[in-house]
Amino acid sequence: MKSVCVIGLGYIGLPTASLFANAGFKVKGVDAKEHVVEMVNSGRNHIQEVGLRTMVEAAISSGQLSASLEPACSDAFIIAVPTPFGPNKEPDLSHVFAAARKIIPLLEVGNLVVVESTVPPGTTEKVAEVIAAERPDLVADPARPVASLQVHVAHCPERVLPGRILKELVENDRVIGGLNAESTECAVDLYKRIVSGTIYSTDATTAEMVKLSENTFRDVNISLVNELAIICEKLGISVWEVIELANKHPRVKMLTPGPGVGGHCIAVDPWFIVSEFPEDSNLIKAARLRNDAMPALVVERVKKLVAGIASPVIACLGASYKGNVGDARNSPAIEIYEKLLALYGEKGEVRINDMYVDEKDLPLVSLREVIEKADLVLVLVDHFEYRALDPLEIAKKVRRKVVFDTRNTLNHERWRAAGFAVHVLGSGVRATAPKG
Ligand code: SAJ
Repeated sequence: MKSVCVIGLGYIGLPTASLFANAGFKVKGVDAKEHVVEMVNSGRNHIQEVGLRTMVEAAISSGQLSASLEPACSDAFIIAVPTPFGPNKEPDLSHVFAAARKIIPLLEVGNLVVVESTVPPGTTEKVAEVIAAERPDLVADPARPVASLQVHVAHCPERVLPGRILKELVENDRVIGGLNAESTECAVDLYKRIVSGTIYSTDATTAEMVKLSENTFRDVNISLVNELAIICEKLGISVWEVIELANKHPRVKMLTPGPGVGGHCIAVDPWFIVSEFPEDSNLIKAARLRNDAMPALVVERVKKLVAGIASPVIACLGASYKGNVGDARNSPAIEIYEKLLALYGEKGEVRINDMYVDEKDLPLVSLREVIEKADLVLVLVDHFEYRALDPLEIAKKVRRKVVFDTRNTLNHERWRAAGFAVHVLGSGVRATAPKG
């Protein structure tokens, strides 16, 4: 295989396209957004990700990568488009099937079609069904259209962590599941060219469920610690100390509570299982609802902390969905900010800062502005920069020395020493700081 066409130049598609281009493939990157195509063609990336700029520049300047609004004939086609959910949390696969329909007219015998987007079980097979229905010339036996399709079709889910995408795209193990053994083998041969981790072969539906199970595992485990955080607050103890000590058990590795689960993966993917198997997924659904309820819980705590202040000024630190990334999709920090704005925007002031996020619709202000005369410093994201804040300096600027740390990220002893009343999510009134 010498050429690859990547549909969707987002967080996964653009790094993947650049990697294949820099590995010697002729790559056509396709995106529906004109400004994305223009930016990529001029060697710039529209996504903030460590190392991506250099990679895109190299791929464009070598002539191996070019972007376009329309796909082109290639040996392999990779579908890496978003799969959000609809109003009732049902998967919205319109982008996947729109991408498939765009490439179907271009397919030739022996081509490979890979679905990288996270999809509900059975979707890769449905993509093959659409290809077989629209291109009978690629079907060897009309009685078994999908089984006799002369195009390889496989699912190869991405597993990378934003902030470490380029490293993890290369080094992480991958799971590849084809519609049949030949499809799997063909996709493995392609990915071997860019992946140094182990590639495990399976069937398409198993690969789809592996991906969904990984993110559901994380979501369920986060919901567990979020639930424990609520219980520990009521007990008047610190969930952080409970977790730290429980994790001394050789077979316990609890995750970290927080103001909610955001991003485009963990907050979305478990619904793909729930929507297909509503009666068999009570635990997965309960976990999702628990995590989705965390922003409202934070707002309730904030209401208590500013009760009695006529015009409260709230300084929200962080807008992204997690620390040290600029991605604000489904961010619990933004949900909290918006809820607070609805409550205090008129009679008080709610400000938000984030040095990583670049969102036109969000009135982000500088660190200096955000804390100016604030009545409450509300830490929503664990960026390095917030951890490094000097509480003595902050103390000089705020109106009231009160901080609410929803990520347990600050050095509480230093903040207390600077005169702050320190409140921590998951810590009740009798709470002590985690012991070292
Ligand atoms: N979070 C917590 N507590 C934790 C860990 C995370 O509250 O202990 C929150 C984060 O703050 C964030 C959300 O959960 O809001 C998700 O963050 P994350 O770092 O757990 O995961 P993502 O969404 O950035 O990336 C995940 C990864 N999946 C797993 O770790 C199983 C990544 O490997 C996947 O490739 C990615 O989803 C994806 O694209 O599916």
